[in-house]
Amino acid sequence: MMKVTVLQNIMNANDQLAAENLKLLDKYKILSINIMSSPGAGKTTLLLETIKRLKDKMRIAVIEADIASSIDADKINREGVPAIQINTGGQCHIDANMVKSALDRLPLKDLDLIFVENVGNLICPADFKIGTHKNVMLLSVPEGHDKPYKYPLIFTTSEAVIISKMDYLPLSDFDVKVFKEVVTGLNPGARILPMSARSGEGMEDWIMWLEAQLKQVN
Ligand SMILES: Nc1nc2c(ncn2[C@@H]2O[C@H](COP(=O)(O)OP(=O)(O)O)[C@@H](O)[C@H]2O)c(=O)[nH]1
Ligand SMILES: [Mg+2]
Repeated sequence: MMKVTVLQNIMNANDQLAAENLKLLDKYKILSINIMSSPGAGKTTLLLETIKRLKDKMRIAVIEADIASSIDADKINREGVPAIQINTGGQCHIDANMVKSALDRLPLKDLDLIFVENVGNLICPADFKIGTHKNVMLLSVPEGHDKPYKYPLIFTTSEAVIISKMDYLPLSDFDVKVFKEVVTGLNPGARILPMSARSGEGMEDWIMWLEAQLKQVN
C-alpha cells in the first residue's frame, strides 16, 4: 500500500512538471516532439536526415537521452544544431525534470522546434509524461510487425508511428498491412508513416506531418 502511494506521488509530481514544461514551450511557441523506439530503430538517423531538410527553414534544437555517452548529441551538433545530452545513468526513460533541466540550457527564444530523443526502450518511455506536444515512435522493419501486440501502450500514446528501415523490407517477413491494421485497431488516430532514412522513402510525408504540427502551435 505504502509503495503504491509513493509511486503515485512520484507520478503526480512528474505530471505537474511535464505540464510546466509544456507551458514554457507554448510561451515561446516551440513545437516539441518526443521520439521513442527500441535501441537502434533509427531515431538519431531520422533526426539527422530531418535536420538536413529543415534547418534552413526553421530553428531546431535536440535533447538527446541515453544511459551513457554523448555520441548522439555530438552527431547532431556536427549538423550545426544545438543538442543537449542527458545521461540517465541506468534509468530506462527520461522524466519531466530531466527535460526541464535541458530546456533551461537552450536558447528558447531563438527556437521553433525541439526534438527529444528518448532512451531506447519500448516500455518505460510510454509511461512517463515529459511535457512535449507530440509523441512519435519508430518501429524498424527488422523488429517484426508483431510488436504492437506485445507493447501496446507505446503505440496507443503516439500520434505518429514510423515504420523505419523500409529498405530492409525485401529481406524481411514484416507485413506492413497487418502492422497497419493492428496499430489502427489500438490507436485509430495514429498517422502511420513507412520510411527509410537510408533511401529517403517516406521522408517527404514525415516532413509534411511535422510542418502541419508546427502550424498548430503557431
Ligand atoms: N538500412 C537502414 N539502416 C538504418 C536506417 N536508419 C538507421 N539505420 C542504421 O541503424 C543503426 C541505428 O541507428 P540509430 O539512428 O543510431 O538508432 P537509435 O538508437 O534509434 O538512435 C545505425 O547503424 C544506422 O545507420 C534506415 O532507414 N535503413
Ligand atoms: Mg540514438
